[in-house]
Amino acid sequence: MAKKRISLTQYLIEQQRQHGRIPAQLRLLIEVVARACKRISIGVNKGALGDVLGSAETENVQGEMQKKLDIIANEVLIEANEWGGHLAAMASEEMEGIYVVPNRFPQGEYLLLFDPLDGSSNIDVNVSIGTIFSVLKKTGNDEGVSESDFLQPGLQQAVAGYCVYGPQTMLVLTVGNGVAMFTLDREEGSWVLTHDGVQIPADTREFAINMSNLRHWAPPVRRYIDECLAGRDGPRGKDFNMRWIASMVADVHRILTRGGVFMYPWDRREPQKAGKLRLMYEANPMSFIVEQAGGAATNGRQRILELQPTTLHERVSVMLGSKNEVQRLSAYHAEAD
Ligand code: P6P
Repeated sequence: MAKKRISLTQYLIEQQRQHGRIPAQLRLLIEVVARACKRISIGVNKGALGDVLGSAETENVQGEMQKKLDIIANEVLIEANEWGGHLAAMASEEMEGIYVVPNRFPQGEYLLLFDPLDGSSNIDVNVSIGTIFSVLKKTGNDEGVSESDFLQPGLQQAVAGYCVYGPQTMLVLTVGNGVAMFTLDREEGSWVLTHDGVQIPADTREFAINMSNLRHWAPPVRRYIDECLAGRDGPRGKDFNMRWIASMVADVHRILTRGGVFMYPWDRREPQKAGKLRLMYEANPMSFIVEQAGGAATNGRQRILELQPTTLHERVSVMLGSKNEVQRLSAYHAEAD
Protein backbone atom coordinates (compact mmCIF):
# COMPACT_ATOMS: atom_id res chain seq x y z
CA MET A 1 0.00 0.00 0.00
CA ALA A 2 1.67 3.24 -1.10
CA LYS A 3 2.30 5.62 1.84
CA LYS A 4 -0.38 8.37 1.89
CA ARG A 5 1.10 11.60 0.58
CA ILE A 6 0.20 14.71 2.54
CA SER A 7 0.46 17.97 0.60
CA LEU A 8 1.45 21.34 2.07
CA THR A 9 -2.17 22.53 1.78
CA GLN A 10 -3.50 19.48 3.62
CA TYR A 11 -0.86 19.91 6.36
CA LEU A 12 -1.82 23.55 6.82
CA ILE A 13 -5.55 22.82 6.92
CA GLU A 14 -4.96 20.05 9.47
CA GLN A 15 -2.85 22.43 11.57
CA GLN A 16 -5.77 24.87 11.52
CA ARG A 17 -8.30 22.16 12.46
CA GLN A 18 -6.17 20.76 15.29
CA HIS A 19 -4.52 23.89 16.65
CA GLY A 20 -6.30 26.90 15.16
CA ARG A 21 -2.92 28.33 14.27
CA ILE A 22 -3.42 29.16 10.64
CA PRO A 23 -6.27 31.47 9.67
CA ALA A 24 -7.02 31.61 5.95
CA GLN A 25 -4.88 34.70 5.32
CA LEU A 26 -1.84 33.06 6.91
CA ARG A 27 -2.40 29.83 4.96
CA LEU A 28 -2.55 31.88 1.76
CA LEU A 29 0.71 33.63 2.72
CA ILE A 30 2.53 30.34 3.34
CA GLU A 31 1.24 28.76 0.11
CA VAL A 32 2.23 31.84 -1.92
CA VAL A 33 5.75 31.86 -0.44
CA ALA A 34 6.05 28.10 -1.10
CA ARG A 35 5.01 28.66 -4.73
CA ALA A 36 7.57 31.48 -5.06
CA CYS A 37 10.27 29.11 -3.74
CA LYS A 38 9.33 26.61 -6.47
CA ARG A 39 9.90 29.36 -9.06
CA ILE A 40 13.22 30.32 -7.46
CA SER A 41 14.34 26.68 -7.50
CA ILE A 42 13.73 26.57 -11.27
CA GLY A 43 16.04 29.57 -11.74
CA VAL A 44 18.65 28.12 -9.38
CA ASN A 45 18.56 24.73 -11.11
CA LYS A 46 19.00 26.28 -14.58
CA GLY A 47 22.42 27.70 -13.58
CA ALA A 48 24.50 28.67 -16.58
CA LEU A 49 21.74 27.53 -18.93
CA GLY A 50 19.53 30.34 -17.70
CA ASP A 51 21.96 33.25 -17.78
CA VAL A 52 21.29 33.68 -14.04
CA LEU A 53 24.81 33.17 -12.72
CA GLY A 54 27.44 35.74 -11.89
CA SER A 55 27.31 39.21 -10.44
CA ALA A 56 24.56 41.73 -11.04
CA GLU A 57 27.24 44.47 -10.81
CA THR A 58 25.15 46.13 -8.06
CA GLU A 59 25.52 46.32 -4.28
CA ASN A 60 22.84 45.58 -1.65
CA VAL A 61 22.11 47.55 1.50
CA GLN A 62 24.88 45.61 3.21
CA GLY A 63 27.39 46.85 0.65
CA GLU A 64 27.72 43.30 -0.67
CA MET A 65 27.97 42.60 -4.40
CA GLN A 66 24.64 41.17 -5.54
CA LYS A 67 24.36 38.06 -7.68
CA LYS A 68 21.82 38.06 -10.50
CA LEU A 69 19.91 35.33 -8.68
CA ASP A 70 19.75 37.44 -5.48
CA ILE A 71 17.79 40.06 -7.40
CA ILE A 72 15.67 37.54 -9.33
CA ALA A 73 14.70 35.75 -6.10
CA ASN A 74 13.83 39.05 -4.43
CA GLU A 75 11.59 40.08 -7.34
CA VAL A 76 9.88 36.68 -7.43
CA LEU A 77 8.97 36.95 -3.72
CA ILE A 78 7.74 40.55 -4.06
CA GLU A 79 5.60 39.86 -7.15
CA ALA A 80 4.16 36.63 -5.71
CA ASN A 81 3.09 38.24 -2.43
CA GLU A 82 2.11 41.86 -3.12
CA TRP A 83 -1.35 41.29 -4.66
CA GLY A 84 -2.82 38.68 -2.27
CA GLY A 85 -4.27 41.00 0.35
CA HIS A 86 -2.56 39.09 3.18
CA LEU A 87 0.39 41.44 3.68
CA ALA A 88 0.86 45.03 4.84
CA ALA A 89 4.53 45.15 3.84
CA MET A 90 7.70 43.16 3.18
CA ALA A 91 11.37 43.51 4.16
CA SER A 92 14.35 41.89 2.47
CA GLU A 93 18.11 41.66 2.86
CA GLU A 94 18.26 42.99 -0.71
CA MET A 95 16.24 46.17 -0.03
CA GLU A 96 17.23 49.20 2.07
CA GLY A 97 13.73 50.06 3.32
CA ILE A 98 10.47 48.16 3.72
CA TYR A 99 8.27 47.48 0.68
CA VAL A 100 4.74 48.66 1.46
CA VAL A 101 2.03 46.82 -0.51
CA PRO A 102 0.96 49.24 -3.29
CA ASN A 103 -2.40 50.99 -2.87
CA ARG A 104 -3.80 49.20 -5.93
CA PHE A 105 -3.84 46.03 -3.82
CA PRO A 106 -5.71 45.33 -0.54
CA GLN A 107 -3.55 45.49 2.59
CA GLY A 108 -3.43 42.61 5.08
CA GLU A 109 -2.19 42.32 8.65
CA TYR A 110 0.95 40.25 8.12
CA LEU A 111 4.55 41.36 7.62
CA LEU A 112 6.87 39.15 5.55
CA LEU A 113 10.65 39.29 5.94
CA PHE A 114 13.11 37.30 3.86
CA ASP A 115 16.64 36.67 2.75
CA PRO A 116 15.68 35.74 -0.80
CA LEU A 117 18.81 33.76 -1.56
CA ASP A 118 21.12 33.12 1.37
CA GLY A 119 24.59 31.77 0.71
CA SER A 120 24.64 33.38 -2.70
CA SER A 121 28.45 33.20 -2.78
CA ASN A 122 27.84 29.47 -3.38
CA ILE A 123 25.59 29.92 -6.44
CA ASP A 124 28.42 30.00 -8.99
CA VAL A 125 30.12 26.94 -7.48
CA ASN A 126 26.96 24.79 -7.40
CA VAL A 127 26.73 24.42 -3.61
CA SER A 128 23.35 24.33 -1.81
CA ILE A 129 21.75 27.73 -1.12
CA GLY A 130 18.38 28.76 0.25
CA THR A 131 15.56 31.21 0.90
CA ILE A 132 14.81 32.15 4.53
CA PHE A 133 11.51 33.75 5.55
CA SER A 134 9.79 35.03 8.68
CA VAL A 135 6.22 36.19 9.28
CA LEU A 136 5.17 38.77 11.89
CA LYS A 137 1.80 40.30 12.53
CA LYS A 138 1.26 44.06 12.46
CA THR A 139 0.68 45.17 16.07
CA GLY A 140 -1.81 47.91 16.88
CA ASN A 141 -4.44 48.95 14.41
CA ASP A 142 -3.09 52.35 13.45
CA GLU A 143 -3.38 53.03 9.72
CA GLY A 144 -0.36 52.52 7.54
CA VAL A 145 2.79 50.54 8.17
CA SER A 146 6.38 51.58 8.90
CA GLU A 147 9.74 50.01 9.66
CA SER A 148 8.98 50.16 13.40
CA ASP A 149 6.14 47.64 12.89
CA PHE A 150 8.81 45.11 11.92
CA LEU A 151 10.98 45.66 15.00
CA GLN A 152 9.49 42.85 17.12
CA PRO A 153 11.41 40.16 19.04
CA GLY A 154 11.65 36.79 17.29
CA LEU A 155 9.23 35.32 19.86
CA GLN A 156 6.47 37.23 18.02
CA GLN A 157 6.93 35.27 14.78
CA ALA A 158 3.77 33.56 13.49
CA VAL A 159 5.68 31.48 10.94
CA ALA A 160 9.31 30.79 10.10
CA GLY A 161 10.72 28.70 7.29
CA TYR A 162 13.32 28.16 4.67
CA CYS A 163 13.67 26.47 1.32
CA VAL A 164 16.96 24.67 0.66
CA TYR A 165 17.93 24.27 -3.02
CA GLY A 166 20.13 21.20 -2.72
CA PRO A 167 20.16 17.63 -4.06
CA GLN A 168 16.49 17.79 -3.07
CA THR A 169 14.52 21.01 -2.94
CA MET A 170 12.97 21.06 0.53
CA LEU A 171 10.67 23.46 2.35
CA VAL A 172 11.07 23.50 6.15
CA LEU A 173 8.34 25.19 8.17
CA THR A 174 7.13 25.92 11.68
CA VAL A 175 3.89 27.64 12.69
CA GLY A 176 4.72 27.22 16.37
CA ASN A 177 3.67 23.58 16.62
CA GLY A 178 6.84 21.67 15.75
CA VAL A 179 8.85 21.53 12.52
CA ALA A 180 7.71 19.90 9.27
CA MET A 181 9.72 19.25 6.11
CA PHE A 182 8.31 19.04 2.59
CA THR A 183 10.15 17.66 -0.43
CA LEU A 184 9.40 19.10 -3.87
CA ASP A 185 7.98 16.48 -6.24
CA ARG A 186 9.18 17.98 -9.50
CA GLU A 187 7.03 15.71 -11.64
CA GLU A 188 3.85 16.94 -9.95
CA GLY A 189 5.26 20.35 -8.95
CA SER A 190 3.91 19.79 -5.43
CA TRP A 191 5.33 19.95 -1.90
CA VAL A 192 4.99 16.55 -0.16
CA LEU A 193 5.30 16.14 3.63
CA THR A 194 8.34 13.89 4.17
CA HIS A 195 9.30 14.67 7.78
CA ASP A 196 7.10 15.86 10.68
CA GLY A 197 7.87 16.52 14.33
CA VAL A 198 11.58 17.06 13.55
CA GLN A 199 13.77 16.79 16.67
CA ILE A 200 17.42 17.91 17.02
CA PRO A 201 19.47 15.53 19.26
CA ALA A 202 20.44 17.36 22.48
CA ASP A 203 24.08 16.22 22.15
CA THR A 204 26.39 16.17 19.17
CA ARG A 205 29.94 15.52 17.98
CA GLU A 206 29.78 17.98 15.10
CA PHE A 207 30.37 21.75 15.04
CA ALA A 208 30.03 24.22 12.17
CA ILE A 209 32.13 27.39 12.20
CA ASN A 210 34.48 29.23 9.81
CA MET A 211 37.81 28.18 11.38
CA SER A 212 39.76 30.81 9.44
CA ASN A 213 38.45 33.38 11.94
CA LEU A 214 39.90 31.49 14.93
CA ARG A 215 42.38 34.22 15.96
CA HIS A 216 39.58 36.83 16.01
CA TRP A 217 37.12 35.04 18.32
CA ALA A 218 36.22 36.07 21.88
CA PRO A 219 37.66 33.79 24.63
CA PRO A 220 34.47 31.76 25.37
CA VAL A 221 34.15 30.76 21.69
CA ARG A 222 37.87 29.99 21.45
CA ARG A 223 37.65 27.87 24.61
CA TYR A 224 34.67 25.90 23.27
CA ILE A 225 36.32 25.14 19.91
CA ASP A 226 39.73 24.35 21.48
CA GLU A 227 38.00 21.77 23.72
CA CYS A 228 36.24 20.23 20.71
CA LEU A 229 39.60 20.04 18.87
CA ALA A 230 41.26 18.43 21.92
CA GLY A 231 38.92 15.49 21.34
CA ARG A 232 38.79 12.39 23.53
CA ASP A 233 42.05 13.30 25.37
CA GLY A 234 40.67 16.74 26.25
CA PRO A 235 37.96 17.96 28.67
CA ARG A 236 35.12 16.82 26.39
CA GLY A 237 36.33 13.19 26.40
CA LYS A 238 35.13 12.63 22.83
CA ASP A 239 36.28 13.46 19.31
CA PHE A 240 34.41 16.04 17.22
CA ASN A 241 33.87 16.45 13.50
CA MET A 242 33.63 19.80 11.67
CA ARG A 243 31.46 20.96 8.78
CA TRP A 244 31.25 24.45 7.17
CA ILE A 245 29.21 24.84 3.98
CA ALA A 246 29.20 28.67 4.21
CA SER A 247 25.49 28.52 3.46
CA MET A 248 23.48 28.94 6.66
CA VAL A 249 20.42 27.18 5.22
CA ALA A 250 22.47 24.09 4.31
CA ASP A 251 24.32 24.01 7.66
CA VAL A 252 21.09 24.45 9.65
CA HIS A 253 19.34 21.79 7.57
CA ARG A 254 22.09 19.31 8.43
CA ILE A 255 21.73 20.18 12.12
CA LEU A 256 17.94 19.70 12.00
CA THR A 257 18.54 16.35 10.33
CA ARG A 258 21.37 14.91 12.50
CA GLY A 259 22.26 17.41 15.22
CA GLY A 260 25.23 19.73 15.59
CA VAL A 261 26.00 23.30 16.56
CA PHE A 262 26.24 26.20 14.11
CA MET A 263 28.26 29.25 15.09
CA TYR A 264 28.82 32.62 13.49
CA PRO A 265 29.97 34.52 16.60
CA TRP A 266 31.07 38.11 17.04
CA ASP A 267 34.77 38.54 16.19
CA ARG A 268 37.41 41.25 16.26
CA ARG A 269 37.58 41.80 12.51
CA GLU A 270 34.78 44.40 12.70
CA PRO A 271 34.30 44.80 16.47
CA GLN A 272 31.61 47.46 16.04
CA LYS A 273 29.34 44.83 14.41
CA ALA A 274 27.49 42.39 16.73
CA GLY A 275 28.10 39.60 14.19
CA LYS A 276 27.83 38.84 10.47
CA LEU A 277 24.33 37.35 10.28
CA ARG A 278 21.17 39.45 10.30
CA LEU A 279 18.74 39.19 13.18
CA MET A 280 15.39 39.80 11.49
CA TYR A 281 15.52 37.51 8.46
CA GLU A 282 18.30 35.01 9.20
CA ALA A 283 18.84 34.47 12.94
CA ASN A 284 15.23 34.91 14.13
CA PRO A 285 13.55 32.51 11.66
CA MET A 286 16.32 29.92 12.07
CA SER A 287 16.18 30.25 15.88
CA PHE A 288 12.40 29.77 15.88
CA ILE A 289 12.75 26.63 13.75
CA VAL A 290 15.63 25.26 15.86
CA GLU A 291 13.79 25.86 19.16
CA GLN A 292 10.63 24.26 17.75
CA ALA A 293 12.79 21.20 16.98
CA GLY A 294 14.03 21.01 20.60
CA GLY A 295 17.27 22.91 20.02
CA ALA A 296 18.48 26.25 21.40
CA ALA A 297 19.74 29.54 19.94
CA THR A 298 21.77 32.23 21.70
CA ASN A 299 23.97 35.21 20.95
CA GLY A 300 26.17 33.97 23.80
CA ARG A 301 24.41 35.95 26.50
CA GLN A 302 20.74 36.07 25.51
CA ARG A 303 18.18 33.83 23.81
CA ILE A 304 18.07 35.16 20.24
CA LEU A 305 14.26 35.09 20.11
CA GLU A 306 14.10 37.51 23.06
CA LEU A 307 16.35 40.17 21.53
CA GLN A 308 14.56 43.50 20.94
CA PRO A 309 15.53 44.68 17.42
CA THR A 310 16.46 48.35 16.95
CA THR A 311 17.03 48.43 13.17
CA LEU A 312 15.76 46.32 10.28
CA HIS A 313 19.16 45.08 9.09
CA GLU A 314 20.93 44.72 12.41
CA ARG A 315 23.42 41.91 12.82
CA VAL A 316 23.77 39.41 15.66
CA SER A 317 26.19 36.81 16.99
CA VAL A 318 24.66 33.36 16.38
CA MET A 319 25.19 30.01 18.14
CA LEU A 320 22.38 27.48 17.59
CA GLY A 321 21.61 23.77 17.42
CA SER A 322 21.92 20.86 19.86
CA LYS A 323 20.59 22.15 23.17
CA ASN A 324 23.35 20.84 25.48
CA GLU A 325 26.11 22.35 23.32
CA VAL A 326 24.38 25.74 23.11
CA GLN A 327 23.88 25.71 26.88
CA ARG A 328 27.60 24.97 27.33
CA LEU A 329 28.45 27.96 25.10
CA SER A 330 26.13 30.20 27.16
CA ALA A 331 27.82 28.94 30.36
CA TYR A 332 31.30 29.74 28.97
CA HIS A 333 30.14 33.28 28.11
CA ALA A 334 28.67 33.72 31.61
CA GLU A 335 31.92 32.51 33.22
CA ALA A 336 33.95 34.88 31.04
CA ASP A 337 31.74 37.79 32.14
P1 P6P B 1 31.72 33.14 5.56
C1 P6P B 1 26.26 33.47 3.44
O1 P6P B 1 26.86 34.60 2.84
C2 P6P B 1 26.13 33.74 4.93
O2 P6P B 1 25.35 34.86 5.15
C3 P6P B 1 25.57 32.52 5.64
O3 P6P B 1 24.66 31.82 4.86
C4 P6P B 1 26.81 31.69 5.93
O4 P6P B 1 26.67 30.86 7.07
C5 P6P B 1 27.88 32.75 6.15
O5 P6P B 1 27.44 33.94 5.49
C6 P6P B 1 29.22 32.33 5.58
O6 P6P B 1 30.15 33.33 5.94
O7 P6P B 1 32.40 34.30 6.30
O8 P6P B 1 32.15 31.79 6.10
O9 P6P B 1 31.80 33.23 4.07
